Amino acid sequence: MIKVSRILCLLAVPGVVVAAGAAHFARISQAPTDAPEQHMKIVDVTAKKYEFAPFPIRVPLGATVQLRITSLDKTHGLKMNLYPDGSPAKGQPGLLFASDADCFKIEPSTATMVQFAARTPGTYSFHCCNRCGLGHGGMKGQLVVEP
Ligand SMILES: [Cu+2]
Repeated sequence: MIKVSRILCLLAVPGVVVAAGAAHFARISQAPTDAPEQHMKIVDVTAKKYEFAPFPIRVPLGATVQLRITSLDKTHGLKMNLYPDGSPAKGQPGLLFASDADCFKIEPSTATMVQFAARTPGTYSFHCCNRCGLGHGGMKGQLVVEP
């Protein structure tokens, strides 16, 4: 199980899969080390007029996070800030997404998978990016990356 989650984590970062895969196989041939293990954190999230739940979403620092988001009513969207609230929003983003999509569509009955690495602790705001009704502008959520 540890091995499977490690492979999933490695696959989560596009572009380094080959290098990481090689590193992985090099590593399993060695004795275990004390290096901290990355792990996959899966969180089920729901969207409905005009809120996201849970609020806030809490994930541990260093995790590869997969949000499985489903709408309970109509189509919504999710646009996440890449930098924690109150930070200068430059340099390396605190959240590293597997996809470069700007707005993830959240449909009823089909879960949308949103995956990223949580690299910097803090509170990240997100909002609905698919106009969904009168309260659309107030449809916001928070992700907390806990150290
Ligand atoms: Cu909406």
